[in-house]
Amino acid sequence: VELDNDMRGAIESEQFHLVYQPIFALNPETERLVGFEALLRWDHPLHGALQPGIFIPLAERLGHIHAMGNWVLRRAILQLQAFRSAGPELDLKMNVNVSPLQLARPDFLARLADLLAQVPDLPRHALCLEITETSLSDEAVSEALISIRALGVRIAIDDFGTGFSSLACLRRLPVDVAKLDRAFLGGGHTAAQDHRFFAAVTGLVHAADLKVVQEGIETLDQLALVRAAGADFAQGFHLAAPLSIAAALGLIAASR
Ligand code: G
Ligand code: G
Ligand code: MN
Ligand code: NA
Repeated sequence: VELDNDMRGAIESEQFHLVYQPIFALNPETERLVGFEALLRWDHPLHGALQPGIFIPLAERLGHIHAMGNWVLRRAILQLQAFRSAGPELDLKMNVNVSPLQLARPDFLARLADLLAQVPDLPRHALCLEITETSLSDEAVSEALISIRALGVRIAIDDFGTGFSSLACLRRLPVDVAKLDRAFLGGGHTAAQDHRFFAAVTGLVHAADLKVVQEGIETLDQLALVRAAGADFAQGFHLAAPLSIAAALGLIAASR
């Protein structure tokens, strides 16, 4: 494929950048900024802005995901340092998506430890790796999670509720956060049905000692629903879209 050759040089020629989608704590009354999810963008010289849904699967198939993933981790960790300095009292966090292929590689842990050693002042709990639920059945992945967590880095299950054996995973695996997939917010239910469902799922996740993030919140009604159900954190276009560094710094300043 044409994108294959393009991808090789894309990191060196700085065609990738990250955008940062805010995550908010759901207090009874208002939302409080707690951190960001780093999301990868590729500014392709011919095709323009490419979304990760298109090029991540390709990068995984072609083996570029490791170099790309290392670049993302490094950038996100450095940006986390900068965001935290811009609002030290906010104790901001950074979520980084990682492919199961990255985790399954034996040298991933050493890489991560190396990166963290370069930022000794950064509290390890401020970094959270997001792993999709479907990858958790992989033995190599679940073993990697134990070592990653031993470093103090937190783990979130991304797209929670869309895979298999999620209840077993919830109790067995060393994870800290469940990010409820936005598919849950799909319509067709009464307000009472929605409330029962979200309260039950949130209660279940809490019973396993995990925090709940609802992603994909697009309306005020959805925000009210997940808040009433007891979710801890929320993310989505209704609250904030993925932001440039400058816009994220603006939000940090306004949140102090
Ligand atoms: O940003 P967007 O909503 O288009 O992301 C689409 C998908 O790509 C999401 O599932 C997201 O988790 C994934 N994604 C975004 N950035 C990264 C990244 O840096 N690494 C990996 N592995 N996946 C990413
Ligand atoms: O699978 P993951 O959660 O990593 O996906 C993140 C992707 O979801 C990003 O590409 C981001 O642009 C997108 N996203 C973020 N908020 C919303 C939202 O409120 N609605 C929709 N449809 N997509 C969102
Ligand atoms: Mn994610
Ligand atoms: Na998701």
